[in-house]
Amino acid sequence: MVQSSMSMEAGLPADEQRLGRSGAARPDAGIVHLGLGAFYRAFGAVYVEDAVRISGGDWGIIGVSLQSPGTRDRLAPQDFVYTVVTQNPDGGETFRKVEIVQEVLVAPEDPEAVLSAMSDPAIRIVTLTVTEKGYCHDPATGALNFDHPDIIHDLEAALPRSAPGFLVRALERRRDAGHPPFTVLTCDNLPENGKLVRRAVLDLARKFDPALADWIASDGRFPSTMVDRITPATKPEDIDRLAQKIGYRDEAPVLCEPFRQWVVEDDFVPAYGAEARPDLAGAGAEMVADVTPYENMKLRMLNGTHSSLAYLGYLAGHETIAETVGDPVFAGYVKRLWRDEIIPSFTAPEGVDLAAYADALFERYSNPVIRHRTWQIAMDGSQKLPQRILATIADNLAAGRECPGLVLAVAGWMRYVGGLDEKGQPIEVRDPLADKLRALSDAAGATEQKVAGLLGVREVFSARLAADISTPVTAAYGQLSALGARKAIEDML
Ligand code: CS2
Repeated sequence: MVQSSMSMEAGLPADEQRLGRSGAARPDAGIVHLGLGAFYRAFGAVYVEDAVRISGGDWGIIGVSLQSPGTRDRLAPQDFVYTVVTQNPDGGETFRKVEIVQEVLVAPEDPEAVLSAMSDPAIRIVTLTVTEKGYCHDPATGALNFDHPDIIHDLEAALPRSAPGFLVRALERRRDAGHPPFTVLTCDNLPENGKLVRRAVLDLARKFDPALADWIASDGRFPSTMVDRITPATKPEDIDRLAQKIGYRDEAPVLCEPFRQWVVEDDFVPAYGAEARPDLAGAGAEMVADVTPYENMKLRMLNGTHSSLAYLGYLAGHETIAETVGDPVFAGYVKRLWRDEIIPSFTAPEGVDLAAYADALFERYSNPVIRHRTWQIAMDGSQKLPQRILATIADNLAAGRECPGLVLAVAGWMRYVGGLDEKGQPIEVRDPLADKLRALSDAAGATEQKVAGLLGVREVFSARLAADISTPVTAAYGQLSALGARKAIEDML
């Protein structure tokens, strides 16, 4: 079904022009994507569309929302076409219409439709951006959490709710029908993300049917990836502003920085041969044998400092990352984190100059047009801290190095989840463990007990790390309470 072009409909004001398809040939679907948020639409979808433009192939994307119908409701009236708005630091913007998404399904409304799409042998890849918590794993150990309500549900019900549940049930149908498995390509910011999702899938599959787990383990593939593009949530005022600027109204645009990087382990289901994946390399992705060094670099240097700046910046009253690093105290802080605490903690990918990578990150953070809220990045800290900050601390301690900056970030997270900012105003803490964290913080009176209570959360801190960092984190928490985040950083520097 090819619609006429999006050209101006004569006589309508700019913001009533309809956005639609250009009339270019529409590829059949080859990918199902779970978790169709702004990030994947600004990132994976763009690479896949470029790959199809360059080398062809039926790699249309069927998007799936695992929770709410919002994205589908905004995209369906515009035939799933949307605009990617790239925001340059000088204020210039470029617009690109993306047409690779063919359809969006909403899992809670119709889980059967999702399973049947995933079971179609034309689908050769299932990509995921379901965020850290979407894997239903224990962040501290990586194992599937069988106490997770969605996993409990999926063990009993025929139609799943969780991402691991959909993967396993769809793979089961494919095996039963004699089709090869799809490649599971995760695009979430987790260490060894391919191994992590593989483990979740195999743990769950084994509960249903050990032979299914064996088949997935031998024939399935779960390449790890490193994904990178800063993509803040789109705000209603962006939609109105863009309608005036670009001459048509898009209810679902995504805004992002110019930079993007995708490093992918080149390990796709062999049964599909040359048809196993789109030409991602042609589209600019780096295809490598081992992603781990790139993941370490990105998770520790970018996401680790993002989270550190988010908690401490929020406490200090900064709304966005650009505003935070525009404050010289925070600029000094983040540079010191990179130089003294993060770069020494891991081995660089071959040929990459980490000091230059840090300089480039600083430039990206400083982009004033990208309004990436500290509050947005602060979300789900219990799921993010282990791989972003705690692993770096543990590696430093093992090598006999102290890391006061990262310890301060951990204390910042503790203050943040306590639910009150430095002016005593409530913080809207979004985290799957928010209630538990708040209760632990509230129950304790003195700093020592608050910190001890939070360090006792085993989903986040291993017993060993908790013991190792207890003294410095308690001191840092005390500094934050007494001085506030900005002054505490100044003192530390
Ligand atoms: C951010 C990431 O929200 C967050 O936690 O740290 O989304 C970050 O912007 C991306 O990983 C950049 O690639």
